[in-house]
Amino acid sequence: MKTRRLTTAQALLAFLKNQYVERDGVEHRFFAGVLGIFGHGNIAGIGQALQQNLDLPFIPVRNEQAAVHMAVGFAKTSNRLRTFACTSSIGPGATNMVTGAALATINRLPVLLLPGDIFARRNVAPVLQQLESPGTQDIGVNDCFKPVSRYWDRIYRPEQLITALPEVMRVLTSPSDAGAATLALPQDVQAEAWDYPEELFRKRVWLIRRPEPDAESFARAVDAIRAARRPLLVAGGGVLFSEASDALAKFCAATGIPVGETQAGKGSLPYDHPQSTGAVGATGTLAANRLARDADLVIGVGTRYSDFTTASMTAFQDPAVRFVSINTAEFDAYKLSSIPLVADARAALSRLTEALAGYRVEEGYGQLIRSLKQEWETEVDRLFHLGLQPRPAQSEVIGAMWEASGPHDMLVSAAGSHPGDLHKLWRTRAPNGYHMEYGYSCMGYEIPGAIGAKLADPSREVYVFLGDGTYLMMPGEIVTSVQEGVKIIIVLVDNHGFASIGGLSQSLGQQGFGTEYRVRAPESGQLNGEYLPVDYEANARSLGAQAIRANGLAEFKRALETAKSLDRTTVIVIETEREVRVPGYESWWDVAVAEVSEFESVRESRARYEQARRKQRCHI
Ligand SMILES: Cc1ncc(C[n+]2csc(CCOP(=O)(O)OP(=O)(O)O)c2C)c(N)n1
Ligand SMILES: [Mg+2]
Repeated sequence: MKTRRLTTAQALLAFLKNQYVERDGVEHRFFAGVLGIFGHGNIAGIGQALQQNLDLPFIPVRNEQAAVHMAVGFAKTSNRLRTFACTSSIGPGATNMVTGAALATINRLPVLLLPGDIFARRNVAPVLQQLESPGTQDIGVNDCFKPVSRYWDRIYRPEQLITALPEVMRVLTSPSDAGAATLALPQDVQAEAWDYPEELFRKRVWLIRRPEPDAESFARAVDAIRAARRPLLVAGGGVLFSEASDALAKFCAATGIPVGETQAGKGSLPYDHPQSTGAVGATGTLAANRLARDADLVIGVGTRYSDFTTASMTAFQDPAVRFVSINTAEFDAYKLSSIPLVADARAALSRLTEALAGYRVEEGYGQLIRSLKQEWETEVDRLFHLGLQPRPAQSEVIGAMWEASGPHDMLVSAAGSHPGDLHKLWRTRAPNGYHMEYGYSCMGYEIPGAIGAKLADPSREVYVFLGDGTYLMMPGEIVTSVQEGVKIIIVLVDNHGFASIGGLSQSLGQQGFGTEYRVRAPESGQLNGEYLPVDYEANARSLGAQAIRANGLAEFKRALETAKSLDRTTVIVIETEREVRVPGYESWWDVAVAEVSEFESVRESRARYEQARRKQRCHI
């Protein structure tokens, strides 16, 4: 057998460089590079190997969590056909990636995590940053990755790579099981040499399957759709991952079935497609939510039916409502007692369009869809142009951003009041034009996620929409965007703290306690002094970005034009009217209210809550 003598780290990189995926006859190199930060736990192993493998580029970041977000942003924009590996030292560098791992796994996005680990040899334990346990020597902080990884392994011997790496690739390229794959790499093993079989480094092309639905389930689904009078299709992230937008548009045009989109699925149809009724669920449009309420059949495509999509199980009120679910993951396809089509979205939708030839929703239903859609567009126009002075509402900032952006551009966001407002208001024109991380809704995802998205598709202008709270959590990757010459436009809404959780707090009868950015007042000892004097513009500039403060909407529009003309990352800071919010549209979200309280306002909120819960259904 022909062998190559390499360290574990060198062998790992040699393998990664030769992994490709193929879908629809097109091949992609799977790993675009390695993101991370060096420390004593990886510099001599992975660090050394990267230095002699410059064709697998290394991108240093500011925070390991951000590295994973960047890989996720890249993988999501690439429809899971490409990703990055992330390297860290041992201890804090490794555990910084745990949040990113959870985010990736929840969103079903492939990332490879390579946390350094303590000496396998053990004779020098405890090493710097080692967690010791009196009960076993076989535990460490990297065990924290187990519940948040789809595949987890620790490489105690160099030859274990041979059996671990194919499992890693199976998970990362799986349409149903993609998520974080974690290989914990003890620092001594990383540097240890072994005679690896040459065969390990041959080019491998992993086929991304498009599974077809089974005949019997398919026939039942067709019957259910043909019998439906008020069907609604719920488009989830799986539609985009599968690149099924065209198939979906044809299905809807042929059948007249309207579409509501989840956060991950938004942009599955262009907003002006006649059957697109926009966002559905807790942050849904009036149009989609009314259709959901009365639907007798819901066709879920590539959705996990999260609580936001089902409005905490209150969205679908027809007592006889049934579900058909198309999903590559059997787990999701069976949810809500669905007729399960365990299949690729594009394959299943194309087959359904053929099998449903001649079927079309009744004209009355078609008219209802048209009028609801028109009413909704009027509502968006109203919210885009409220004319508030001197500070605009957030909806007007969104409107101005939408008007400034082009049809091919991309919007990135994740947490705060932004996802809810954008889900309702953003008029997505092209697949992946709307990049929302709402599986984990992780504050701090936005900037690194956007850098990853831009790396995946440099042809798009990438707009990041985030709050002051989330900005403060992870502004440091602006430095990485400067380092890599990756330009993004960051719109920072300054509303002195958490408008979202502040609003939620008020609705729970808690008066916004602990959600505003104010100094502790000496008289009261409480956080009710002046607003915190944070200069976001100076902060962004200090990190290397161009920074503009926009006073009012007119200045904001000019700032957007300036940002577009520049070739480096630009942060636009705009203060908004915190208390003018985009309303909800006949929907609800379950956040349990205290059952007993000293506050009358909480008791009132609890009474409303108990009333609202009566609408919850279990769809068994
Ligand atoms: C890492 C993380 N911590 C906490 C939360 C809970 N959370 C959701 S939104 C939010 C406030 C976000 O504030 P900001 O970015 O200013 O947006 P705004 O609410 O003002 O729109 C918090 C704390 C979260 N989603 N992620
Ligand atoms: Mg805020």
